[in-house]
Amino acid sequence: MPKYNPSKIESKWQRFWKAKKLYFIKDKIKDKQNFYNLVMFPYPSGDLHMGHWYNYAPADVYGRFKRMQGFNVMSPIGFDAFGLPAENAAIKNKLDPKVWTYGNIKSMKRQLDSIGAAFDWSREIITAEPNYYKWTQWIFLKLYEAGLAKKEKVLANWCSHCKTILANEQVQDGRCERCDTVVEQKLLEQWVFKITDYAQKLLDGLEKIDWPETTKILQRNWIGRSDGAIIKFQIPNSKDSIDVFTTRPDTIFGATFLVLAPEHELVKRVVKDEQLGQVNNYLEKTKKKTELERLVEVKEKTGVFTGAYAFNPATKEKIPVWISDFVLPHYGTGAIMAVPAHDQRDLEFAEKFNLPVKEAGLDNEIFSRLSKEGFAERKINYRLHDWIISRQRYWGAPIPMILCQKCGWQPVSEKDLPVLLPKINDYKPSSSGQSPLAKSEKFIKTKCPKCFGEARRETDTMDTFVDSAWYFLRYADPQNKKEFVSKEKLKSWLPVSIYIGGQEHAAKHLLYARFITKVLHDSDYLHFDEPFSSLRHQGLILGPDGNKMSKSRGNVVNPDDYVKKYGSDTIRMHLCFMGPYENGGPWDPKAIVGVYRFLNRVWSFANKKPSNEKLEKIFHKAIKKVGEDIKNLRFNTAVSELMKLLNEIEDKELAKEQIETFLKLMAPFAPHLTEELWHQLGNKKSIHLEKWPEYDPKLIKEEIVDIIIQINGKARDIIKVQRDLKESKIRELVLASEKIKIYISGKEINRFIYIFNKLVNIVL
Ligand code: ANZ
Ligand code: ZN
Repeated sequence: MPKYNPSKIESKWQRFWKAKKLYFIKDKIKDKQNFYNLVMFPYPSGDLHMGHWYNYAPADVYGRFKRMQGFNVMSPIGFDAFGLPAENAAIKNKLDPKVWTYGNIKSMKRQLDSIGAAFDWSREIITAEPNYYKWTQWIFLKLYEAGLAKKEKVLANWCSHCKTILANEQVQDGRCERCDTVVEQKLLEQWVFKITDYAQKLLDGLEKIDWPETTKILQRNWIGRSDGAIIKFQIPNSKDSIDVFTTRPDTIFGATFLVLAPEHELVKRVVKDEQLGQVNNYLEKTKKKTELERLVEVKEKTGVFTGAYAFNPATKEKIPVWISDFVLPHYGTGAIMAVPAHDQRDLEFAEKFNLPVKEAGLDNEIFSRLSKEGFAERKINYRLHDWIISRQRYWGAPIPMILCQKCGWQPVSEKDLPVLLPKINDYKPSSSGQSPLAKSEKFIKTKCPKCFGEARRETDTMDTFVDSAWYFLRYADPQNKKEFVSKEKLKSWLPVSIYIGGQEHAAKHLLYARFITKVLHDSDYLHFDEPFSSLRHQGLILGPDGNKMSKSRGNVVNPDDYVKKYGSDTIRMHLCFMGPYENGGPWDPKAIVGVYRFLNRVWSFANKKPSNEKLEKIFHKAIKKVGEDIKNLRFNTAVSELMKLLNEIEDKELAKEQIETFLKLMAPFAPHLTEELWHQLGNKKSIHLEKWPEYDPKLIKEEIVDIIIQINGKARDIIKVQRDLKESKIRELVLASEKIKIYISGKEINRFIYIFNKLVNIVL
């Protein structure tokens, strides 16, 4: 018998599947339920790493299993192809970002193919294709029509190195997530999506979806709802009052001063002349600070007295008004009442500047009194900011808006979409914060869609998170030229049945996708308002040294090398076997050899001459266990069950059917090897079209069961007994238990309740 030769087998079966279009999935198959098995599409960086494999291979095991269970399973894939790295590489190497991107896509396709996943390439999406971004622009127009896309002066995160603004989600610890430069705040006119209008809906929707609780918590915190009140502090002899936002109106009797954000518009009005110099000075200093610096808790408090006072509406006392940078201008009202007796920051401030600390009792009635008197109202605040989607960069979808001197901003007519990204020569962004497109007169000059006069196009492009906020919809109908997706295909495939990908996207992509889905739902384009019914995250694959894989550490594991050495089936199975899927862990180059050996054993085992002997019970147990484990994404225990099964049956004489059953259980994990052996057994069709084996529950019943014994409802003992005993026999055994004897000695048994094969409750 020839040796197990994975590279030969794998390329052979990959060609076979392609030729048979085995994974090109129809939108409807009679008597089959559709199942949408989605993974996060890659950015075409040019190299597929182990993290991608860890997302895609186990997700493929899951999809293949579902298919064998009788579902019509769609597993699409594509490329999130716009974005900064392409442009930076293009500037560096003096080539078109498109050339760089499409070159990478080509090599990544080969790498993706090597996984041997059941990807439906007929549905491939590339977000940088005009037939895709046309619909990204269309979605922009839908938001514009709904009043949810606006050009606003916003304090934006500006990266001076990338020369672009960044969404809050792209800033990590005050730094640009791409280049690590400290982000500055700049006031700029930007297109924003009013995601804040959807804050409550985004919170409410979390209640009805099957997502990891940790991810829901991340989203809840990011949205940051806080229930509080706005309370008015009147300024003596003035119409002005200072509104503060507080979550603790009950502490108001201890409020001994107010603090405004230095940027607060009232500062200029209330400041006393003799304090003006100091206040202006402080304001200048504040401007130079990043939000991060302002928020650092440990830093010593700074601030300046304005010279003004205001009335505490509860105590009627006059309290001083200060400014300090720890109060942020864009949260709540940009002003707080300071309660040093109850709030640590306020206490630090009071101690620094010798302000009174007043211990006063809490008053739960005060809010309703103050609101009756007109000093207070309920207020719900969200931390969520609007989503700034303007990017002053080239390699993205142009924002489909036109500025006319006469008519103002006008949306491009739908019939004129897509607004094509023009070819240009110089991709460098300008330091004045203008998109490279601003240099292309040919692109800019256009006609106003309303008055047909001379007008100019918007030169900003869209954040790539807009592209990825809806791609999963397009897979249902990727070729459609008339609609973003037809209603019918939406009905066939959406919402997504299961979405598997990294948790790092929790507050970004996953929130944006939910937002866009809700907006399209509210404009009647979608019949559902949550895109991903079920969501799971794979863990992180670390380098062999236990650290995050990175080039600088030199601990990057290249999947291509392992494909060459052991084949895809071994990597797939090893990734599944490593540990719980959501945990991930270090890549162990030795452990993979163990899995390789296992597949070699499968190879020679299945090549043996079969005869007949009943091993049914063992098989049926394994069918049940492997199936249940995959269903719950417990790939590691499914693989160990398969290993156990092989140990048990390896040197037994088996019927052909039994060997086939074993191969079917292995098929999702090692699609190539099993296909080869399946054909060697004389089968003509693909093993991946086979049904998942069924088990007979009668055959796998445990003979012994645990019976919990309770006394007055409290568990006191557990005994092992033969299954299906009569109650009288159970009673005998229970009363013979030493532990139970102690509890009931001298007492009368009022009732003896027996729940079959499970539990006894003795009521004394
Ligand atoms: C009085 C008070 C007493 C407060 C107390 C807290 C505890 P969350 O839950 O995050 O919404 N605050 C309000 N606006 C602020 C701003 N622009 N910058 C900095 N801090 C601000 O926090 C709400 C609390 O944060 C508010 O309730 C206010 O302080 C402060 F024992 O008011 B509190
Ligand atoms: Zn006009």
